Amino acid sequence: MVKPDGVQRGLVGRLIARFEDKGFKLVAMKYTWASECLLRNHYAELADKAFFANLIEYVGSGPVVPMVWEGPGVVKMGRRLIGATNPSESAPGTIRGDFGLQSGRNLIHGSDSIVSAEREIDLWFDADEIVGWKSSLENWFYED
Ligand code: IDP
Ligand code: MG
Repeated sequence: MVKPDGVQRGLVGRLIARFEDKGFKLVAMKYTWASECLLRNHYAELADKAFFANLIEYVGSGPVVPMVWEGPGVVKMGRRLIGATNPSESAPGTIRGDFGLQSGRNLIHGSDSIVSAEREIDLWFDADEIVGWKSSLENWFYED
């Protein structure tokens, strides 16, 4: 999900391109301004952190672009494309490493496991908003 700083900075297209370029397939996307309730639920496991209030304010400060991407190893590779939580520690070449400076403005969210991906997809999307399709280039991205 592109966070509000990514939207405000006009980086939506460039951040999506990182996932497209890698060979992942977009199956759902929306443009929305998340409610505080949704964000508190989304980040529930961080509720006891000192930065929690700032985090909810940050991600609720403007529109976001939640997406669902498919492909081999997408959760693990998605996290590698995104980079470490703190952009000052993210490797150059990663999204946060290339575009960010601080944890509280780190541009993009990525699910950290298949279980959390399923939970988050359920939170952000209705079942009929997930659009399955077969890319005609699939054989040129995947060997099986
Ligand atoms: P992640 O986004 O890399 O999975 P999490 O630990 O799940 O990182 O934290 C969720 C979000 O909370 C981060 O992306 C970042 O925006 C914010 N955050 C995490 N740690 C800090 C911190 O130490 N200071 C400020 N914000 C933080
Ligand atoms: Mg996380």
